[in-house]
Amino acid sequence: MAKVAIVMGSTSDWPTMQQAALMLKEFGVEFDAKVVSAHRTPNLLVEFAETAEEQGYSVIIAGAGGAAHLPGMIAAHTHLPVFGCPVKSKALNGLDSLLSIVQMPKGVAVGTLAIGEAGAANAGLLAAQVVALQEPKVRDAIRAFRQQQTDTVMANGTLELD
Ligand code: RP5
Repeated sequence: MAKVAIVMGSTSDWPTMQQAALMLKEFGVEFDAKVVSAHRTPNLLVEFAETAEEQGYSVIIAGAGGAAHLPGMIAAHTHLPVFGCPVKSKALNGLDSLLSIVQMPKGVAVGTLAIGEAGAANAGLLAAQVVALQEPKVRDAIRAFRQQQTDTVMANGTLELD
């Protein structure tokens, strides 16, 4: 089965980025999670991105905070789809991360998700949807997940005064 790589700029991003991992686990999609920093390990970034396909990855999820160059720099070194996750920064609540990731120049694509845990979870969901194109079991798991969400809303949709 196609694997997903989850990379992040720092171990401090893991509480956010593990939401992507949990989503992939739920759908039975194989993944590896590792720290690759655009600023602290720039050579590792290039090596990782250039060899990602031969390592068996079909999608890359990249999360970073602050001046978040990681997703864009990875996208510059691979043709695999890259989903960028802005991690909430201490100074600007992740707005800096979002703007760093989302505003890619024409010609190099990064699919940018929402700031924080919801975005990371949705990156996992999107990556699973890509894998599902070739994997009926993953497709069925995503369908079941969506149905369960719908059922939960339908079962709790009537509100009353306390
Ligand atoms: C970025 O700097 C990381 O992605 C992280 O979000 C942020 C802070 O990193 P630490 O100082 O916590 O290692 O590179």
